[in-house]
Amino acid sequence: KNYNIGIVGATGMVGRTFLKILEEKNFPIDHLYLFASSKSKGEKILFRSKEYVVEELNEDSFNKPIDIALFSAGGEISKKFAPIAKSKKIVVIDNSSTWRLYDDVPLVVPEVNPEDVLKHDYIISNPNCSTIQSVVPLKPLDDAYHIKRIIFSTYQAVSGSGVGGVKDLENGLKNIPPKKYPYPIAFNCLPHIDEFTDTGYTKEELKMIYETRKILHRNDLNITATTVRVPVMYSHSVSANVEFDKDFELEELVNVLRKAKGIILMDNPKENIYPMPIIAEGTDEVYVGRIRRDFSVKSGVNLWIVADNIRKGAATNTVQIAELLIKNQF
Ligand code: 2RA
Repeated sequence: KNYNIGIVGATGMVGRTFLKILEEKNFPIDHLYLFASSKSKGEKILFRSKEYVVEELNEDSFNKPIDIALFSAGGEISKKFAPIAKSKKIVVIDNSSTWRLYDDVPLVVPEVNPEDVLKHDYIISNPNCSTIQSVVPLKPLDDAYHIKRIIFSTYQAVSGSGVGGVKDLENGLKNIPPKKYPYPIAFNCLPHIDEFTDTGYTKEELKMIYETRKILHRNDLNITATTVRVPVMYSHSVSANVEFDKDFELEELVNVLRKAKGIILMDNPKENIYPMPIIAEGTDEVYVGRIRRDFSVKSGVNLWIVADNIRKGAATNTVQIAELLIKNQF
């Protein structure tokens, strides 16, 4: 069976990567419908050597015979148009944070909680990029040793902010003042991703806390997070300090990760072997290294986790959810 796929935000960085991943995975597509804002209307995009014309997104866009709509066009567009698509019985896989914490909206990382995809009521949310790459190694460790507490520190690429972030880094290297960020990101770090809330935490930090609990089905998990923008183009890096209720042998813990789906272990410090953004960029795996016991607690470990934030962190995870949908006949 082939499917009709809609892409909302087709000309954005993630939107274009949806198309690339759909081609790479040879996703069974009959018709493709590309939607974007008025400024991209009429743009031509090649897919499987066929030319598609970008249409302006409007209320009638979902009167077309679309089976699954992939959204990456910001929270406001998702808020307005996902319910319209849902009303037409189109399954939406949304990359914005809008619907992620709604009880009737599955928040899915296929390697971690694939079974949740079947609980959808026509809206499924793709988690935040830094959350996706973190829960891939944390799930097998939670199953083995029951996580008690997690401390996240992230080092996030500017592509997480879209074209604006990339431009600010490129221009910053030429001493041109930033437009997207409040300060230069070149030769700098910004402890400020998304907006600050009155709790002193940014929305990005709260996403990591609440989304991790939902995906792992562990609402009791003690988690804190500090998310930082760094002068890297592609790939987010996450330092995770994880404390367990059960004891572990380090070699056994490493083997748990070695066997886990979607993970590439890169961990041999004596040979300078560890994950880095330049390694993860352009791939779909989650790279884990610097695995070492945290001697400051009874049962704890430190991990260094790197993944391409536009692929596994957004577009690939979204298409993997779509593959789960068609495998389970929705
Ligand atoms: C960021 N994770 O990196 C957020 C949204 N992509 O800006």
